[in-house]
Amino acid sequence: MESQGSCSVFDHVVRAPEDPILGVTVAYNKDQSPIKLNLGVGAYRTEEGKPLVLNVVRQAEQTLVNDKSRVKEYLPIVGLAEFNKQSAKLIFGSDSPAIQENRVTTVQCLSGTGSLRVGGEFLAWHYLERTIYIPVPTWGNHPKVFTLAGLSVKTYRYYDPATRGLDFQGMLEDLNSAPAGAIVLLHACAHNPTGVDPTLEQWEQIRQLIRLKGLLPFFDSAYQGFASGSLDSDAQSVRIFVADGGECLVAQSYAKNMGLYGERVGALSIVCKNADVAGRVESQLKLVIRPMYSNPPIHGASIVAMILRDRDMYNEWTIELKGMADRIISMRHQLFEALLARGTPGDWSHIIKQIGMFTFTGLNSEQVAFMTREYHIYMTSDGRISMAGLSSTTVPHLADAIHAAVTRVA
Ligand code: PLA
Repeated sequence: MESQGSCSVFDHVVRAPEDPILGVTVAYNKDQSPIKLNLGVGAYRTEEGKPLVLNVVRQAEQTLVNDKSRVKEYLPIVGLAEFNKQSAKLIFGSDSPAIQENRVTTVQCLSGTGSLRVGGEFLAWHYLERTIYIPVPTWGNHPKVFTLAGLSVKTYRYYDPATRGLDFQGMLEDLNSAPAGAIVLLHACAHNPTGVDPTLEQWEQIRQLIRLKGLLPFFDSAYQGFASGSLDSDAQSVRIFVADGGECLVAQSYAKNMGLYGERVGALSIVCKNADVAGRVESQLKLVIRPMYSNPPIHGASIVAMILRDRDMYNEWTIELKGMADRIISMRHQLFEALLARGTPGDWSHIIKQIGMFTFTGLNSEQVAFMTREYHIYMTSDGRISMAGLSSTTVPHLADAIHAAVTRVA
């Protein structure tokens, strides 16, 4: 039987490019150099450069394993009830009137990405204005997720490269000229990739404009607790929108703040005007989910539900989370100091001003390619660095690379 060389029914299939973010890890894994450094994907590493499983997660897992009454039955289509209840409290606040009034529906989804996708498909089926405005720049997967969900994607100005800060006027102008009812994707905190967030006063102005224009906010909350180290502070943007009684969607991820990346744990909440609408919305979310993946996985959600429900575990989580956030902030200071010490040309204060996991360095794609080639440092070509992948021992190497790139590559 001839198998080699014969015509395949897939002969016309062209090779697709690697993903701009996850492809960085693929390239990194191929590199044999002992000094290689992966600052591409936003994945937390310890000072020793190792992935971290939180103690509180280990503890929860142990308890789950030891509990013989736990079984592996299918979850309901909307996932684990306790997980959904606790997730809503985490993002909206434990005393949220919207939750008390039963006008929030929360469904467990496959991490942040799955929550965005389910929310996007629900909107494409049931919402009249099928246009979503996303910031420039934004997480590279956003336009793909929403386009495939069936929405048409447009953009609003967000980041000003000249000031390395928020283009607040541009943002307001673009939202103001969006058609009434359009959906607006907002990063709840720690904007990816820029690390630039609106102030609370600016959030309030954004809220007023969005409500005035009848736009529909869709929050992506992938970094709650990672921006400031406080879960409540990082939820403020979402909470001011919920407090005004209006409607919105929120996609939550536990990948970063609980370190559950590969467990794929997240939630989609839709805040509605009243309990009756929320119930009908939930019934339709089930119709989106059932043919997509039927129902979500049980393990990660059980871990999260246990940690969120148990006061001691919750407290331990907040301490471990703050530890991660603080280490990232300390990396910002160390990198900034290292560049100052080298007299690297340019103003690098944005390294300590930006918020969350990433620094948007301002390095161009040639400089990034140079750093990868000469220094084995892997990062996305837009100049984004995952600060969570750095440690005190690797900061000097990165600073040397940035210094060389800035002084030798235009
Ligand atoms: N939303 C934003 C803004 C993100 O940055 C990410 C992850 C997600 C959603 C999705 O996360 P989840 O599905 O794993 O919960 N962004 C990462 C990883 C950390 C990635 O690209 O998948 C990043 O490096 O940008």
